[in-house]
Amino acid sequence: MGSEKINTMKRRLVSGAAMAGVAVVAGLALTAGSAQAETTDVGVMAGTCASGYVCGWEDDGYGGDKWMTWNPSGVGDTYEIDGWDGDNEITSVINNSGHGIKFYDQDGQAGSTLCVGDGVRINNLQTYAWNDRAESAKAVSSC
Ligand SMILES: [Ca+2]
Ligand SMILES: [Ca+2]
Repeated sequence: MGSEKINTMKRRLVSGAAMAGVAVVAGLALTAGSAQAETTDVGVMAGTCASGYVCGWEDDGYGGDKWMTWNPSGVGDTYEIDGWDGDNEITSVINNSGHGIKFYDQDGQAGSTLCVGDGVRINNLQTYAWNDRAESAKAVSSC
């Protein structure tokens, strides 16, 4: 009887330890995920954009296909968003290029513009009435 009681207590202790272990692992997983989001420099993962690049995604929240990954060479450099994979589809952008980026709603840097400052992230271009509008872009010294 005595050993049975001890075994029950052991099971409770083991159960408690297992639960504590789960909590710690979850905490570590969250920490690792946050660190990864901050330090990833490949510019491929959804929601990330490497230093020196301008990135654009088809969905809000930097999701869906990443149609634009551009590393402008300097002020005045231009970029043509692909007519099939990108034109009139970009909904979120991150500008880590070191320049202002002027988006145009027509090919060849024509039409109406939206200038996105260096270091700016726009979760949903609809905020600026620019959802699914960008067709080309140009690096500028400032917005
Ligand atoms: Ca879109
Ligand atoms: Ca285009």
